[in-house]
Amino acid sequence: MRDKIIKLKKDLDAIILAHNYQRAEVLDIADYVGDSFYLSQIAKKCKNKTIVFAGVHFMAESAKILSPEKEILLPVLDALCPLSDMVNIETLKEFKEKYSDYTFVCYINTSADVKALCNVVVTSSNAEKIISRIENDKIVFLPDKNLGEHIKNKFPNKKFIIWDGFCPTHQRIQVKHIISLKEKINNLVVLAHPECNSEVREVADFLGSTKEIIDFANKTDYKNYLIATEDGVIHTLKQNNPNKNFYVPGTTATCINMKKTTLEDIYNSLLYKKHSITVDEEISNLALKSLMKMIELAG
Ligand code: CIZ
Repeated sequence: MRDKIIKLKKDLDAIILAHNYQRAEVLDIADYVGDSFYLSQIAKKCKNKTIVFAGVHFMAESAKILSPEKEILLPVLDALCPLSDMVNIETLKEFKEKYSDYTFVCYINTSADVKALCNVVVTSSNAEKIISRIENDKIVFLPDKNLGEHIKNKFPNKKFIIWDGFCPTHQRIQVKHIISLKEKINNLVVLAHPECNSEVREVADFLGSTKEIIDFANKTDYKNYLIATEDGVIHTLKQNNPNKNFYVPGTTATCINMKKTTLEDIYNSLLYKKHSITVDEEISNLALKSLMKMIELAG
C-alpha cells in the first residue's frame, strides 16, 4: 500500500499532510506532519494542486478556506471533531446579540460557520499572544473551556465568558494516572496540552500545543517524559528521541476520529478524489477574515 500511494501521489502531483495525532503508518507516509495551522499554511504555500489532509474535518476545511483554488481531500468524511461540534450556531448567534460589546475568539477546532461568526481564530500555540494584542478587555472564548480557563488565568484584568465545550479525549486524562506514574518513575517530566482539565494542568511541568510539546522534548535533556495529550504524538517523539522514554497516563488518550484514517483510505482518496472539501463562498470569506486576523495578530 505504501508503494502504491507513493506512485499515485507522484502521478497526480499531490502531497499528503498528516496531523500530529494520526496513526503511525500515516505519519510515516506524509510529506508534512504538524498541527492544523502549520499544515494549512503548507497547503497554501505548496505548488501542488491536490492535497490529501489526513486529519479531521475542521482541519481540511481551514486549509480549503486559506487555499480555495486547491483541491483539499479528506480521506474519511466522518473523521469529525466532537469539540468543534459543541457549538450550536443558533446559541452562538444569541451570544453575539447578548454580548455585542465582546470580542469573539474561537479556537481553530471549530467549523467554518463558527469561524465566520467570530472576530479572530486562535490555536493553542498563539492564543495567549493574540489575546494580549486584542484591545477589548471583554472576551468570549469558544469552544474549549480548559484552554479558555488556562488563557483566562494569564489575563486577570480581562473579563472572560468561556463556552462549555471540551475535547473528550483530553478530558479522559486523569491526574490520578499521572500521580501514580510519578510515584513509580524518578524525575518524570509531565508535558500536557492545555485542553486537559485543571487538575492535570496543575501538575504539568510544561503546558503547550502538540508542536510545543514535541519541541520541548526534542530540546531538553531529561530521560523520562509523561505525555498528556492524544497519544499519536508518541510516534514522532520516539522517532526524534530514541534514547528518551515516553509514558502515557492510562490507556485512554486515543482520539477515535483521528485514528479513522488508514493507508487504504489515503490511497482511495487519491484514486477517487475522495472527499473534496467545499465551503460556501460567503461563509468561507467571513471565516477567512477571522483566520487572517489570527495571522496578523500572531505575526
Ligand atoms: O491545532 C491543532 O492542530 C490542535 C488541534 C492541537 C495542537 O495542539 O496542535
